Amino acid sequence: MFEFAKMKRVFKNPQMQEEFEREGFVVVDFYTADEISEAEELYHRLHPKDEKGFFPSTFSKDKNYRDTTDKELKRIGQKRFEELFIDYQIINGSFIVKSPGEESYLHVHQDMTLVDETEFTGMNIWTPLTNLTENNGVLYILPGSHRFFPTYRGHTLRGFYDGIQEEIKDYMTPYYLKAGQAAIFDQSIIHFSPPNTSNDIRIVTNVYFTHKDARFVICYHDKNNPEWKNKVELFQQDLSFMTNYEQFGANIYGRPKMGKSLGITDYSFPELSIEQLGNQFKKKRLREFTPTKKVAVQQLEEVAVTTPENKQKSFWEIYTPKNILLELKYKLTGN
Ligand SMILES: O=C(O)CCC(=O)C(=O)O
Repeated sequence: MFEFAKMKRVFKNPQMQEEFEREGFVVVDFYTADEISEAEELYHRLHPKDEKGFFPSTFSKDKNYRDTTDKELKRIGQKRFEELFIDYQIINGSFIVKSPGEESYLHVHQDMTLVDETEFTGMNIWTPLTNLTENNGVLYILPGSHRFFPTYRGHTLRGFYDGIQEEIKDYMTPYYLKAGQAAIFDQSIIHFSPPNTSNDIRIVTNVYFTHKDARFVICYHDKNNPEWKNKVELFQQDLSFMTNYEQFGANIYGRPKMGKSLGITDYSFPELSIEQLGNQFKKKRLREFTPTKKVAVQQLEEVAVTTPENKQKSFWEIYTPKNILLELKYKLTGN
């Protein structure tokens, strides 16, 4: 198994780079109001009518939808990419849509491995076109979880948190982004989103990017083959992988038909217990809240990112002191 290397810098702002490396994500203002309208118009013009539940455009069988979305989201975001990043390459733009309904739930996961993580980091710029609420598919993140274990990830590999899918949610934080704000996150961070139970569709644009020198790799595991108990196969891919991989929409659990096999390698399939999670997170920060406190913290977070004077600050800069005050108040008063 590999070890994490020091991340290659991609953020122009050194504080943002530092925060990203520590937490595994940063929150930034990304689209202007005009750009939000442009992206919405693009979605409504292109999207196939048979979308249901949770639906990324990368999973669509409609190649024109995938290709045009990719090209246009790269164009719409171009100015902001230039302002935020150095030494980067933009790989793919897509829509991630949640139609109203329970089936739009997305379980706790890390995103699939897409780059060689012995050296590089795959990142998403995840930007809702509408304000997020607790009913329309808000993004929950476990800050810092990108550094639990070095992992190989993909649809055929189990995650190290699969045994504690429900319990782990208590440690995660919802990010109530406003329309046009982005969570830029490391693809290895643990995240999930509850179903969209509102009456309106939730549209997000997702732009996947990485360091300019990155090599592209995906992973496959044959769980029915006993000889593969602690093995995975790696496949080298090229830049067009995200738009051209037909298996996303057809046979996502099959051995990749695209790319060049780099051979089979050892992988121990780590597993995280709830005790380990609790120890690590208690040590790291004050994060075990009672249900009442959770609601209070969510409200504080919402205020923190949306007031005009706070908009320019980083997320943790704003609300960590308030979390600590809440915790002290709880210790003193019990509520
Ligand atoms: O759009 C969402 O709600 C979450 C998206 C996500 O986690 C993913 O596509 O991996």
